[in-house]
Amino acid sequence: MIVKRFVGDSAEGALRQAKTELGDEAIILSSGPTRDVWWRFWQRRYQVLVAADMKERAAPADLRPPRPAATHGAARPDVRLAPRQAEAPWSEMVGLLQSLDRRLKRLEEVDEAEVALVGHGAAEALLMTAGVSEGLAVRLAEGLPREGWREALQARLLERLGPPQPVSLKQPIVLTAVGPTGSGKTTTLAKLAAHFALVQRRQVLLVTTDTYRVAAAEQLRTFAAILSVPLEVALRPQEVESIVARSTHDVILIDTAGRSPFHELHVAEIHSVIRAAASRGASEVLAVLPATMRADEMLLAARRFAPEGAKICFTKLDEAERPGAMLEAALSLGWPLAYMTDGQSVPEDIDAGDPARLVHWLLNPDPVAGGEASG
Ligand SMILES: Nc1nc2c(ncn2[C@@H]2O[C@H](COP(=O)(O)OP(=O)(O)O)[C@@H](O)[C@H]2O)c(=O)[nH]1
Ligand SMILES: [Mg+2]
Repeated sequence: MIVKRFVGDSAEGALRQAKTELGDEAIILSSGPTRDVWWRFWQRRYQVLVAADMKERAAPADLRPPRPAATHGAARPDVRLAPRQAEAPWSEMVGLLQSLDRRLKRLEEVDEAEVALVGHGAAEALLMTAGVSEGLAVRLAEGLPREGWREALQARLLERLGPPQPVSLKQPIVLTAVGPTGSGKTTTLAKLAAHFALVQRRQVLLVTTDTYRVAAAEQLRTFAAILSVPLEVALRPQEVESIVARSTHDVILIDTAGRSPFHELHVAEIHSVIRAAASRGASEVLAVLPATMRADEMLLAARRFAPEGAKICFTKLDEAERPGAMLEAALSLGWPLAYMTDGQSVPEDIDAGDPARLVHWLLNPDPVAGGEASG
């Protein structure tokens, strides 16, 4: 007895081959789509599994189907029973083969489930390669479609990250920059001061409360002098309140010292400055977080220094290898993205904090940090 699998581009094609080779006596055990390589699920072909109670019959040379390529229309003897088994009763043999085929079908179903995993599996892998933690990657990739998962992931991320939210200048505003030591607070405020004063033509006042390091106030003083923007130095948080109270400027930018997020007293001082800054009109807090930090470090610093709902400014995008930590921090905090900086040059290396840029970077990993914004 002979059992053969015939594969063709259509069920008819496969059957025609079976008849040609095994004749009309052959019994069809099963037929249906085949997937030789399950991951090429779009290349669907058809197979018939045929048994014949005879020796394999060579097709006449002129009827034998052409075999240009190894995989195209070639019949492959998959199961060839040993002569001893061929002596078993015909019906028993067919039953045996049919159960074998049912088992193979079940295996194919497992493959199908695996294919369904491809959409969110690939998204998970992409997110984790970018530095997003496994837990968040799994949640973000959940339920993404098999086809078009990249677009679906992009839409999901953009929806969760929200639109860019740079500081609004519709009314006089006090903006306080907080964050870890060396995160880029002073440099970022200098960039913003230049933008607000020179481009937006607003009356800008710079205030520094960073009097701990010898050169800290001098750094801002130098920027202020270059930009022709006034600078006030507040030695204590309480002085911020009086400076803000008597100021008539459109924008007051307050710089703070970078302190340890674990030092209770230092953290309390930053919060005193934030309260003092909020004593007059509209005020916002900018959590300045370097893209080179781990997500958990960013989260800790942001939550310790800034109040809930502060705006985020990611700095040093030019030094970061991948965007995952920023995506994770922004998504976990749920705070709006205000600015991004990608260089040391004042004033040019700053942009509105566009989540689309981070998502574009995620989907198009590139050694050039930050990539290009998608739109
Ligand atoms: N590469 C890069 N360096 C930056 C960026 N922003 C700030 N820096 C540098 O980071 C260092 C610390 O910046 P600084 O503003 O003094 O940080 P602060 O301690 O938070 O006030 C300085 O050398 C800055 O020039 C940035 O976007 N990219
Ligand atoms: Mg500083």
